[in-house]
Amino acid sequence: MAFPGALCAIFFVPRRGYGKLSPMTQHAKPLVGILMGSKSDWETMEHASKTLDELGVPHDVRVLSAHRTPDQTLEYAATAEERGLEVIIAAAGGAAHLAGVIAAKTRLPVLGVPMESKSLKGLDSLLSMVQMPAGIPVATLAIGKPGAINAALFAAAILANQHAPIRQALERFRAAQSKAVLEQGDPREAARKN
Ligand code: RP5
Repeated sequence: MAFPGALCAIFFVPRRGYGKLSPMTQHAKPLVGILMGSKSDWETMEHASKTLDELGVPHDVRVLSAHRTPDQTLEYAATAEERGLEVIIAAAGGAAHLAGVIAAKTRLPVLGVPMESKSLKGLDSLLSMVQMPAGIPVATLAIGKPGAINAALFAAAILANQHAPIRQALERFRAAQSKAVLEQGDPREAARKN
């Protein structure tokens, strides 16, 4: 099934350039699919997309809901592997069943990101997602933005086993992160300057 172009965006260009993008890579098929239950989740999930951009990981982004678009959601999951996806990131809030439904229809690893809901601050999303009964796993990350970023890093770590450029990008990201922390020095110095 072809997905409507208006709903399907593919992001390639890294902001900070931990990943090296050759012209071939830029036209590569998406390896990661980012799904979210509502457009309202994008404010959080754009951090996953940006992190994948930084690592040079081709990915697509879709809004699909387990309860509002059940048929298209199942179709997406059932065809994910043949379309070349290797990891799926699924974000949802409230009674967050999207990741579990996706995982039920594909053998690909599914990483779940619980959205911070208004009424219960994401605890509802977290518990709905993380408490999968044995047999169909969803690797659930933290609520909100930290979970979105870590889902992208986790996806890259999975891909790094088979994709050397992504492994190198991840290593550069880790090294830069460590360097930035070590350069911070004594926090009292910064406080004195302000
Ligand atoms: C879930 O319901 C979505 O993942 C979203 O987090 C939540 C609220 O969706 P909207 O009512 O904002 O569309 O399906």
